Amino acid sequence: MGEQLTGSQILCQALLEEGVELLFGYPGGAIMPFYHALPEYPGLRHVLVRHEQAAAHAADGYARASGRPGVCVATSGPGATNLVTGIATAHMDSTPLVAITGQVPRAMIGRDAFQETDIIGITQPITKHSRLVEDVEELADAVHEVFAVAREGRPGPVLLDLPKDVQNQKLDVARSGGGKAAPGAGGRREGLVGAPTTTALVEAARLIGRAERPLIMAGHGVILSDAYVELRALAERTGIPVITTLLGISAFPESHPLHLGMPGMHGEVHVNRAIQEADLIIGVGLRFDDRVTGNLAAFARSAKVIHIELDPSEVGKNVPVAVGLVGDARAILRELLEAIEPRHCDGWRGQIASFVRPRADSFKGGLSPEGILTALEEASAGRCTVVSDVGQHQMWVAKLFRYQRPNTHITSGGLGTMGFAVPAAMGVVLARPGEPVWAISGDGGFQMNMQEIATMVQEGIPVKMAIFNNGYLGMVRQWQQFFHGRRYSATPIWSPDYVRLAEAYGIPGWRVERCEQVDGLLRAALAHEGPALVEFLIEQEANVFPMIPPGASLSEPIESEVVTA
Ligand SMILES: Cc1ncc(C[n+]2csc(CCOP(=O)(O)OP(=O)(O)O)c2C)c(N)n1
Repeated sequence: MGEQLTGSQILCQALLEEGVELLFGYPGGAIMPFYHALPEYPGLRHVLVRHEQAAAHAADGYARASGRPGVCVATSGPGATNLVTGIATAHMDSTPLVAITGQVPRAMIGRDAFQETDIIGITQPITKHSRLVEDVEELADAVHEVFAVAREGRPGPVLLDLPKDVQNQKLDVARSGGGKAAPGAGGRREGLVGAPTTTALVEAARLIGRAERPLIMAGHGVILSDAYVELRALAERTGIPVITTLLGISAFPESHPLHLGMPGMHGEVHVNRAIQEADLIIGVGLRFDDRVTGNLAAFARSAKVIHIELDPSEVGKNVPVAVGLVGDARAILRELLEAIEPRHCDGWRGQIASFVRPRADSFKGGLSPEGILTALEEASAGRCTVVSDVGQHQMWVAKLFRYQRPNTHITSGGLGTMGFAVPAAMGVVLARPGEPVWAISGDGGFQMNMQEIATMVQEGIPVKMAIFNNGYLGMVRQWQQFFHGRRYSATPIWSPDYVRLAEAYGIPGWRVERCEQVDGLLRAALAHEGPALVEFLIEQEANVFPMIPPGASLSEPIESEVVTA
């Protein structure tokens, strides 16, 4: 007879076999056997968060920054339901995330036991796969299966639900199924497949050769498939300008003469106009979501679309496609590069240059987000990763910071989850030790997960936090100003004294009220070894321009201050 291991020990071993080094979690009754086993496995570092939502976002941030699945752990019932927003965030943005939840013992399932909740049922629509482990014999295989699903093809979240008695069940390890990691454990690219037909590639190359007004739209898939080099080669060989979507930002260097900017609801006027006038759009690793297209019926009516995308269900879902190339973006771009002839687009680029409008964000001379972000870029010497929250500041961070290095902009795009930045930045720091990581939040979103400063202090995670404090839930206030006759219902928001809050947590905090303070205090925050906080009192009613009103087409931007009745 071989060695007897508990389900919890088998789980820890299987996690190590998957290359896991880091878990974010919070204990409780139904997951206690796992926490009992954990100290026996020093290769698994556990970060105790202050709210399970933060565990999911931190694991998400870690996964986005490292390309490896992020792991979060919670107890049954309220612990598990607190993960839900983080799982949904990862699902919308294709992040490989493994959520492990305790469950009540098998004999109690279905009896409304204390802290019982059907987390499999709750998370089914927001995971790629969720699995209740019904016997310890299945456990090791189940772990390897969910990691493989999270990582393979289009990445996404998975959930493993473990009844407490299964965690305690003993098994002779000789019979534990071997616990072999899936091929490619830990890596970003494994499992990405792609084999578009030659006919489709030839047709795509023909369209690229003939187009007069072509554009490349690069999305998150370029980052997920490490296709920076190939994307740049395609742009440079053809002279085709490159648009980067919110999640595609940092897939192409912003100093490059072919970089145009961000499309969509808060995209630049010249970018949206170029889309509306284009005769060919090459979409790479994106899903043409409604914040990018505006009114679909009026989107890029003169353009044929070549759609390069790993997930076949995305091709033709929102936008009719002339050629769909299904597979890994990098592999397809490589094949396409062999099929196309060099060309240039000088005339078209000149035309787009004539569409450019002066920046119209409504900063009236106070502390402007533009000034802050320029100083932040200079103080960090372009080496940092920026994690933004959701709202006006998110759009400024997307548009005003100039990203040069791959995958240095991280944000919740699809779900638009306020409270994401602070915990996600913890995961990014742990994936990129030694690199400055800024969490930039509004005063609303910061207050949603600011309890995580305690986690940073206890675990020594040096996140640099910037709060753009305008005293409002700014983006909602902007909509109220434009579309609800300036009725600021439930958008003025009080904040605590953030400097004293920082002090209470034992970290340095500064308030910046004047432009001349910006640079020095940013540098002070960077020079400090641990977590640090800088609050910027920005203009209260600054707006993000341009803006396509919800439901309108990309040709109908609001370009400057207007107040509707
Ligand atoms: C969890 C969550 N609740 C509500 C919203 C809706 N929402 C989107 S932006 C926004 C305002 C954000 O305010 P703040 O964090 O202060 O940032 P600002 O827009 O002022 O930069 C709100 C409430 C959301 N996106 N996420």
